[in-house]
Amino acid sequence: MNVDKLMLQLEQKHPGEVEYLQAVREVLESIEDIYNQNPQFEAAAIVERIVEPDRILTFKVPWVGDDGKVNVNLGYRIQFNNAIGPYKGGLRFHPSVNLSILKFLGFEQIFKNSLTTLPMGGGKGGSDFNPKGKSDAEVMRFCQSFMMELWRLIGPETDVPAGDIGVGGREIGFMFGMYRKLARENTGVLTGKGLNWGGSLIRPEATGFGNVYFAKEMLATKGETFEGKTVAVSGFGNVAWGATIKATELGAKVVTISGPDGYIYDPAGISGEKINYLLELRASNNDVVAPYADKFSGSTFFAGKRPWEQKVDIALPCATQNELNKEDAQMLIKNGCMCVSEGANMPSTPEAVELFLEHKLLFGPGKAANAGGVATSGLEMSQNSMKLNWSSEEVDAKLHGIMCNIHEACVKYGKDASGHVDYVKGANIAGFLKVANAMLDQGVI
Ligand code: NDP
Ligand code: 2IT
Repeated sequence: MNVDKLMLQLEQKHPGEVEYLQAVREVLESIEDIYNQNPQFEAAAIVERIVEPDRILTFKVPWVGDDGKVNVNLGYRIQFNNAIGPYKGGLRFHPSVNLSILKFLGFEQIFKNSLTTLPMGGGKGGSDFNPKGKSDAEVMRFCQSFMMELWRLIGPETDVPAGDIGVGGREIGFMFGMYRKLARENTGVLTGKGLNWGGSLIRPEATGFGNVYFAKEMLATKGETFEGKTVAVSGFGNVAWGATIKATELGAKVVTISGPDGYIYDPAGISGEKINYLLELRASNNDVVAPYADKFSGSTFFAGKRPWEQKVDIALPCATQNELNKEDAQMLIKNGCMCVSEGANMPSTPEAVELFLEHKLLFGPGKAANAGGVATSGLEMSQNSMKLNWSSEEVDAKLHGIMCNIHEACVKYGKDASGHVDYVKGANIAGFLKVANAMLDQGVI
């Protein structure tokens, strides 16, 4: 494989798909050596096959607003690779959603799911629907219309969607209800379900908890812990919430959260009732964090800025892709940040990642560090299949074990002669090998 040549071909085939091409390049650069050392991969054109989704499904989603007007959004499901298990991955509802973003997310999901050690293939989907300012009834009508089309494409052994940006418990509920009606079955076809109807304890917290568990393992390699550390979190959604809870529980002080409007700096630490307030902000459908500063004295709102300008020991980007650029990385490094663990998918730009690696920070890439969410989705699927529920202690212990295993896999493939661990390389190689070998075993299909 020649990465530049392959990327050139892909750029010609998929012009303008910036996020997708960015994600593919990162994986190919990491696996290039191991790929070329194993000619059986080249002979089976594994890379050419793995970079293209098995299929992409697009459909229109018409729905009626509270004002009686008819709206039309686009819906997508990308079934990327099911060599090691049913397609599995979230649904994102955000106005920025397009094919490139969903292809990047679906591609990342293949390797992330492989790292979890559970039998799950990679998929992703969503819509350019904007939940901002919509009533519950509008969100319900949208979700129902979305599922009217999606239900034919998914199934508990075929493709199991879950949440992502803009899709939480409420949306999963509305979609599950419609699926159940159309398919005339009650199965574990979606994950992130409510506790009374097949959901798993700890799934809401899992991505954030898992991210902190992964960072804890990285810190331990340097004899460090979360105790007494200052942490910058970005985002204020599901992942940011879980990460803030766990980092605080481990003795750290989380001093920032952020939204599309700017960020909050709270030097006293975001703990206790302030963490619960994140849930209120998220449920308000208003897309802003500014009200936090009015509610909690001593905190400041910085409009249009990102949290990376604050001096912290640990950074947990938990909002969205490419939200931490080269200048942000320089600022974090200058201020002595030792660890960056990605709760979001691909939040750091390639230039930022390069700086983190160059300065030998403990850098956990999203596909390893945020795999706790989908891993716990996998545990939800197991519980649904067995028709029983595990306690939160059981699920949390399994999640913790999985994050430690992922860390070990990254160390196995990412450690260099000097003992330094490149977690990007480690995660990409470990995630790739399992899927590639499964594809080899199963022939050209
Ligand atoms: P939520 O919808 O709960 O929260 C997303 C957060 O990011 C919100 O604060 C959101 O604000 C903000 N955000 C979204 N788009 C932008 C943007 N363009 N600019 C600035 N801020 C933005 O989503 P999650 O917490 O579930 O997801 C956060 C990240 O974590 C995503 O990258 C997702 O792919 C990733 N992830 C999620 C998992 C899960 O289980 N939920 C698992 C693994 C990764 P708003 O929505 O109001 O715009
Ligand atoms: O990016 C992700 O891993 C998720 N949004 C979670 C996917 C899932 O199937 O739980």
